Amino acid sequence: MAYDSLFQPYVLGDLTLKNRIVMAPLTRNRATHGTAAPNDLNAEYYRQRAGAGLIVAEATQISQQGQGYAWTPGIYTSEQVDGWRKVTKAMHAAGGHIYLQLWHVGRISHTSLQPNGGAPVAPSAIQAKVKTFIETGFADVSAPRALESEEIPGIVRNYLNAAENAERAGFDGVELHAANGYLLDQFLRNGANKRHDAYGGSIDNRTRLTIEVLLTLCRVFPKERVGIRLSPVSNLNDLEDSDPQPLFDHLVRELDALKIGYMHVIEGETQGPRDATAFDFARLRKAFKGTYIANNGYDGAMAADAISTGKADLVAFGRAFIANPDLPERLRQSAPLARDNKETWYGGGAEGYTSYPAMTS
Ligand code: 8OZ
Repeated sequence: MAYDSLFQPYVLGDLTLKNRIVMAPLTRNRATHGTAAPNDLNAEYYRQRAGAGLIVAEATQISQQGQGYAWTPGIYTSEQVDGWRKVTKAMHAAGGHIYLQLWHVGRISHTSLQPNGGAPVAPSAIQAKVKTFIETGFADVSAPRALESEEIPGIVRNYLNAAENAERAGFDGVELHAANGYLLDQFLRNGANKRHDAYGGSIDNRTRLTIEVLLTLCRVFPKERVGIRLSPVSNLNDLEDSDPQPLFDHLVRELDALKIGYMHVIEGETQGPRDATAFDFARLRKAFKGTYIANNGYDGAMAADAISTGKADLVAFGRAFIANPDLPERLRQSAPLARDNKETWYGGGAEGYTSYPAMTS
């Protein structure tokens, strides 16, 4: 058996994971058009991947305002809850565990996706220089408006509602998406947050919204069933911070005090180089007594090394799960990995989604 350390069970709070392999959240834009509800095809896709110790289901908007791309799923209507229940049932029947990633895109959106065609919301009215894709193709993100201080409790309530819905839909836990340049990351990092109220300026203020949301999620799920995803030095979605180390050192001290279950860290540029910016990820790991999930460009050997040397408790694989539904088994047997087709990453149907076969052994 290859990479032995990856196949030791792991106790995450009160769940026993069968291995150290996490399926990272992957945006695939295949929810039901019109309702943003998951469907039978989505349930089949996740069921095929139930060999992972833990699946973090794709980023899912907590409100229509939180949507930034065509055909991503939501968790704010009863139809969406019913759709997700198909997914969690399939996963549990296959012996897997599944968390939902809760998402608000903030300024990475387009008026055509927003309620009443309004402007996307952000900490400050600064447009990102990136494109999103909408039903008609790629488009520049729309100019955002700054959230009023009085609107922030409403956003926190949307997270609360989403977590309650996730619980109703049968998820084992939730992961808060605070990475990759979306709303919470926009509040954290000073490239997008120029606010003068209690949610901007100092590090304490910029981390406030993320902490408030986590406290709210912990009212719905036991705190050990709540995780967070961070990308301290990723420039994805045109976001950066002038001094990320003290910002994330502070945030992680707060996460440790909250005693949430895990921290899931994209080390380096999202889908890019791991070491483009100097940053001490080991320091984050050391400051947090909960579970550390490492992510970004790991292969089997790197992952096994990270586990056996204690650098990480779990390792999340994203892209490799697209074309290898049975990725853990392939790693265990040192079998070759299939290549994914980028053309079918986002949108479409079964082709390039549930069509990748498991090995025939
Ligand atoms: C790819 C395409 C659209 C969104 C992320 C949720 O980067 C995403 C995402 C990825 O976190």
